[in-house]
Amino acid sequence: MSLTKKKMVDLYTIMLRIRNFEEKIEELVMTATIGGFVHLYVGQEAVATGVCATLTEADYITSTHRGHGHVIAKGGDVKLMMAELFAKSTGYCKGKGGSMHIADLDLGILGANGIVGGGPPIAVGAAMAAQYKGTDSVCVCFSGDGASNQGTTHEAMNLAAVWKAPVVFVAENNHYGEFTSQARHQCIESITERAAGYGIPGAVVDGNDLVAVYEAASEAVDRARKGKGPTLLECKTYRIKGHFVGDPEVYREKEEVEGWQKADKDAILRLEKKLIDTKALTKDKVKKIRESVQKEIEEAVKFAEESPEPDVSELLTDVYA
Ligand SMILES: Cc1ncc(C[n+]2csc(CCOP(=O)(O)OP(=O)(O)O)c2C)c(N)n1
Ligand SMILES: [Mg+2]
Repeated sequence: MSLTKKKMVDLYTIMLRIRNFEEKIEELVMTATIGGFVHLYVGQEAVATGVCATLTEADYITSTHRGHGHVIAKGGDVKLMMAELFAKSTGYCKGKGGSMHIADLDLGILGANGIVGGGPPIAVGAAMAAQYKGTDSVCVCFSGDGASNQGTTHEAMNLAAVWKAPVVFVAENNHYGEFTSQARHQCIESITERAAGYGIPGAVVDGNDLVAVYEAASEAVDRARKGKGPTLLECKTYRIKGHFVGDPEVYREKEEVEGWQKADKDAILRLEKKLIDTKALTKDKVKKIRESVQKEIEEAVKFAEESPEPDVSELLTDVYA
């Protein structure tokens, strides 16, 4: 399945929505307008966007602590997300969950997850439920290079392979697990090398190339949907911002980060150039899209600011632990 120019413009808009949402959140945290612990998805936009473009509303995703991009790409509402980050009652979790607990079950978003490696078992469970019920839904499990070393990830992948569960494991290799580079936390270059150990296909793709991600994900999702079982799809990308907002980033060189921000590396700049070169967009239209996405984010902030705080009487409702 190839992407039409119109679809590519739509996906470019989603990638900008993620970037602008994240940059606004960074500003809000740094000015202490909002609290909480936040991990930004800047630099990885093409992964969530390209993968989720292959899914329907009946498909599921599991996410991570760095989950805003996944939620936006699967169709999440930025107003409700912003309100959640402002801890307001109109937020996705009525203001009680924050950044790492956003879910929207109606959209198949099974939740962000503060537990590294917490997503894979949930994803396999969702995929098995779909298989059991006889629907053709697929579950995509987003997780990081660090999470690929967790026992839960290995167990989930093995079980998914054995039971041919309709799940796609998307390993977002952003080259760091917290403050430890991939080269220091595993002895393989590609996470996909582990696919052979589970007896499933593996593919490596440039995670900053929207079209490449989309094509590889289409194949993996199609395979899962046809009952042929899981795929491990590694998307090589880079985390432009610190591990969390406020990270002093003493473990990597500034030049390394700047290298990934260049026009031939940054996922948004690359797609923008492709769209202009192929005349899918003009520079003027790019400007308009950028302005309208920024306006959307400002409106989300206004919505959150004007929303009420949760009522004291609700202190213990929806709280399970
Ligand atoms: C079970 C568990 N162990 C440790 C942590 C602390 N922790 C939070 S994020 C993180 C690194 C995750 O790295 P990766 O999977 O590569 O995701 P990225 O942050 O790069 O998106 C760790 C160790 C945690 N949240 N959960
Ligand atoms: Mg990582």
